[in-house]
Amino acid sequence: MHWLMNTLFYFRFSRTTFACFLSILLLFISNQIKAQLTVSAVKDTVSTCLKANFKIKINTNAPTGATFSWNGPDGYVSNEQDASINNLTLSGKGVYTVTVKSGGQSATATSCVKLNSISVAQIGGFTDICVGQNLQLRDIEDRSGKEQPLAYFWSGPDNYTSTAASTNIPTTEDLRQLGKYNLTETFDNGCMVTASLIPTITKCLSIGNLVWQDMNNDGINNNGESGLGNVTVRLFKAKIEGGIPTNIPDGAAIQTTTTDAITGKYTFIDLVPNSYIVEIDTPLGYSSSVGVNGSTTGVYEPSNKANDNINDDDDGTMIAGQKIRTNYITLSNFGEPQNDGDTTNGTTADKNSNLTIDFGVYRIPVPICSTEPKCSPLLVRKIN
Ligand SMILES: [Ca+2]
Ligand SMILES: [Ca+2]
Ligand SMILES: [Ca+2]
Ligand SMILES: [Ca+2]
Repeated sequence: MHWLMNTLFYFRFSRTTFACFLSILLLFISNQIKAQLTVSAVKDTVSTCLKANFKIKINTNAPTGATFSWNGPDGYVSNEQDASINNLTLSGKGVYTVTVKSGGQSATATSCVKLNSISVAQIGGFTDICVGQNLQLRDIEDRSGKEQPLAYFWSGPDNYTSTAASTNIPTTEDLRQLGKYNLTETFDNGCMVTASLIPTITKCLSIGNLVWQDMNNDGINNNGESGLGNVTVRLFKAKIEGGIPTNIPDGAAIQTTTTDAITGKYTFIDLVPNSYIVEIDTPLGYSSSVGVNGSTTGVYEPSNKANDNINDDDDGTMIAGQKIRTNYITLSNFGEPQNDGDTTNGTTADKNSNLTIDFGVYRIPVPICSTEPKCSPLLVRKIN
């Protein structure tokens, strides 16, 4: 009986031991064949710039259910698989670390975020222009050998937007293009740089400049012939018909002035490319130069010389209402005469000023009373 008890005990002990041994063995084998948990950053170094939005992506064999824990500079934490970083600040650069945990295993990886030195944008080009010219702004920063922008975005006055590298905006007399222009350039990794500028847009053109006493009525301002002051001068736009300027004013005067009391000179400024007509009130006792003394007509009456850029000759023709008026004069930016005595900044001839619109007037001869009593009705009555 004793031998039977021993045999049963041995059998039970041996079965339990074997099961335990087997489970340990299986666990050991299982652990040995389970893959090691791995993780690595796709890029060891992310090179980007301030304000960038980007992700630090990882490669990992972690199975579903694994947990991710990111830590980084400036208190950055995240539990996403890939770290999302938005609007990167200066203190956000540095080492970002992820810890992956799964099935009792743990693995870590790091990625370093560095700031690119993408240079700022700088708006230049034609930043000081005349009305009638196109506003052409661009980034003038020297990017030779450097990273180039992938995209441009411009915004500005009058609801202007563009995605071209430079602007090309026609300017108009109402100056609605005046204001601040903003440029945003986008680089790789979402890096952005911005710049802004307020261009100068000027009505550059002017017209003038003399009403003089043409003593010999030859239509030319000779030496010794002085200016006539306090003469009213008006400026009109010329009526355009079929795209061609006419000698008819288009509406009321757009500017009015008087000639200088001493010099007899006048000027109209702030003009844009267009065709204009100038008119004066005929000074009392005078008439428009003719060109031939003693005649009522000549090469200067009527005069068609206003648009010829010749200085100090008569450009006016008598019209009804005791007025003297020019034919149309067409002004263009940087297209005006440089030998008309005007200057820019006191040094060079001004291509935007036309001072050749002059009016010669001669004093109407007063009948000289000699021995003929008929020269004055009053005198005749007196004699009678
Ligand atoms: Ca003269
Ligand atoms: Ca000039
Ligand atoms: Ca002149
Ligand atoms: Ca002239």
